Amino acid sequence: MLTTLTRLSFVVLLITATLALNGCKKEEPKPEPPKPAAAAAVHPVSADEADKVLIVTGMTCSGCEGSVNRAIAALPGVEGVSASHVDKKAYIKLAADASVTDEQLIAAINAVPGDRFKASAAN
Ligand SMILES: [Cu+2]
Repeated sequence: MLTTLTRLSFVVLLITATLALNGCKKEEPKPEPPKPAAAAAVHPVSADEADKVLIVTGMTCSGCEGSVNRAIAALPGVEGVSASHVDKKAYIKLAADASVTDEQLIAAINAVPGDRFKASAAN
């Protein structure tokens, strides 16, 4: 039979483990003022709308998605981007005259500080 103390320890352990798994606090973006040009112009992109789909490993939460979205949105010709840590993909919509290459899109994601993400072409 479990003592109250043992049960309490178990609950604490469970909470700690849950926090550790869902952690990623340090990756949560600081509420920085959005970059007017990029943030205003770039909108979410569904899988169907995407001109480019990149495979992106290393994302574990919406904070990671934000980091990837910002890296892609900063590139010229990007009209929209939605990174998904669930799909492990980034859906990207490009302007008709966009000259940005797959290599540049991939490099931008791989260049996010902390060496957190690895991108590759999916289509
Ligand atoms: Cu994250």
